[in-house]
Order: sequence, then C-alpha cells, then structure tokens
Amino acid sequence: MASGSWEEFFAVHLPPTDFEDNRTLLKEFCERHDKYGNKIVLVTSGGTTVPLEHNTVRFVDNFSAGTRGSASAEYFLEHGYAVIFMHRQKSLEPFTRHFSGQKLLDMLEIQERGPNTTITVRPDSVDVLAPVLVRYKAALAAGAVLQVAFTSVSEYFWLLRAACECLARLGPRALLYLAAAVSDFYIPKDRVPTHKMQSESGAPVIQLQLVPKMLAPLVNLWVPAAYVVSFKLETDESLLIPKARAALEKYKHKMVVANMLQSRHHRVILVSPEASQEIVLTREDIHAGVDIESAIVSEIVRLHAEHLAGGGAGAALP
Ligand code: 9Z3
Repeated sequence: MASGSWEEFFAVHLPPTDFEDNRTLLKEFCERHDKYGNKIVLVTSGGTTVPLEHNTVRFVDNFSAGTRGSASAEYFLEHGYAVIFMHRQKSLEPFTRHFSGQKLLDMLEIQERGPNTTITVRPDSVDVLAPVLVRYKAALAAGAVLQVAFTSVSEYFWLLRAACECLARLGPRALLYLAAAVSDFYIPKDRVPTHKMQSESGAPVIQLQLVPKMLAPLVNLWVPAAYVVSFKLETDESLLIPKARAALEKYKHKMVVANMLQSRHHRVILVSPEASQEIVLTREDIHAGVDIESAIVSEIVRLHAEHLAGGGAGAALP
C-alpha cells in the first residue's frame, strides 16, 4: 500500500459513526430504483472540513454554500432522476433552499383567538410556497430523494465510496455530479492532536499534506460504467480550462464543469474530451431569478441520454 494512496487513506481513517446506517440506506435506495430501471444521480454538495483537532474546535473549510448542488438536485428530479443528495451538514438543501433565513416565518400569519391558535400562509406568499411544496411532496411520495450528510473530508470519502459501490449495479444509468468543494489538503490522522490546541504552547505550525485523488479509483474501480461529471473551481481564469482539460486527460471521465469563484452563478463552461461549451446567464435571466443549474442539468441529462443510447461507451458535446 503506497504512502499517501487512497487505500492508505481508508486504512488509516475510520468510517464515521453513522456510516453503517447510511450504507444500508444507500443500498436500499439503489436496489429499489435499479429494480424499476430508473436513472440515479449522485449529487455531492457543499464544502468539506479538515479538522485541526480530534475533538474539533477548529477546522479548515472549503468554500461552498451548496447552491449549485441543492438547485441541481431539484432539476434532476424534474428530469425524472432519483437523487442521492450527499451534502455538507447544514449547507443548502433542495426545496428548503428557497426559504433560507427568516423567509419561511415571514410567509406565515398567526391568529390567537382564546385557546385556539391558527397558523396560515399569507395570501401573497401562497404563489411562492405552493409550487415548491408541490414538487417537494411529489419527490417525497415517490421516494425519489435520499439525503446523506458529511462534515469532514474523511466522512465525505467514506460516503462517496459507499454510494459508488451501491450505484455500480446501475451501470451506465448512474450519473455522478460531483459539485462538492473537496479539500486538496489535510492533516494525517497521527498528526492531529486529540484536544483543543492551547495558545500557551505558542503559535502552532500546521503542515498540510495532499489528499489522495479519489477520482482515479472512482472512475476505474468503483463505478466504471457510470457517467461521471466533476467540477473545477478556480480563481485565476488562465488556469481554468487547462486544469479542466488536464483532469479529463488524467481521469478519463466524461465531463468537467469549469467555473470561477467570482462568476460561478452566471457562467460555467462544460468541458468534455471533444469540445467545450459555455453557459452564460443574461442580465434578464439573472433579474428573472433563473438558476444557471437549470441549463447545466438539462445539457448533462441530454448527454447522459445520448451516452445511454450509444450503449454507454462514450459521449460527445455538439
Ligand atoms: C464547484 O466548483 C462548485 O460549482 C462550487 C459551487 C463549489 C463553486 P456554491 O455551492 O459553489 O454554489 O456556493 N465545485 C467543485 C470544487 C472542487 O473542489 N473541485 C476540485 C478542484 O477544483 C475537484 S473535485 O480541484
């Protein structure tokens, strides 16, 4: 087992405490939807943490609100996919993302008449709440969504591998949409102190190591027939496309969705081995509240269908 390899990572880092429960849920979900011949997408969303202490008071975080993942999950449901939504604990979730903060409470009215208390939706909020509620209830009734949560990068990897192992049975009907912001660096377990670091000990020197690249075993071993889409986040525009292309060449998966931190909500580039395609929202789109995820997901769904029609071997952008 090579030092710094993905095998070593799993040998050294124990599975999270609720891992077996989540694995059972993932297995049942995949078996049920496989039986009906459904397509399943694994959407990962939110950022991973790297704890600086075992009893964690401090951690390094990767930036992501979960907007991309939670919105995309809703659009995949609209396209008839079953969705495994693997997200950072407390980041945005499908449906509830529309009512973050105090928005939901502001939509309600309360009447207290003697012993009877009635809570109703404000008439001017019904048109906002109803369509989301209808879609949420429909997804629930169809058992179309499974949510599993992670916090640290090691929890993320354990869940990711378990989800992939369950999805493998679907062959090319499985789609992976890896939008989570995953740390490239971590502190190996044996270098993480048990207790909260004390300032009396002086300024700590923290050395981070490279996280093993999990896309390699994911594409080659865990879900070899799946349609795999990864995301590339950069802050330097000149690196964006070269890094996306390098990832495709290295891992041989189907697509990299490239985005810049600053413009990620209105511009992305879908990069495939054959071509690249830019999706940009207009000023009017943004004003009208259009989600860029609607266009990203439509295009990926189209390419996934093409891939399936072609027998699951390869797919090309137009
Ligand atoms: C992304 O690039 C996502 O689109 C964002 C979404 C994290 C920017 P928000 O949740 O943001 O809407 O606030 N995700 C992938 C980020 C990442 O860590 N990619 C790795 C890399 O760039 C490869 S897996 O090296």
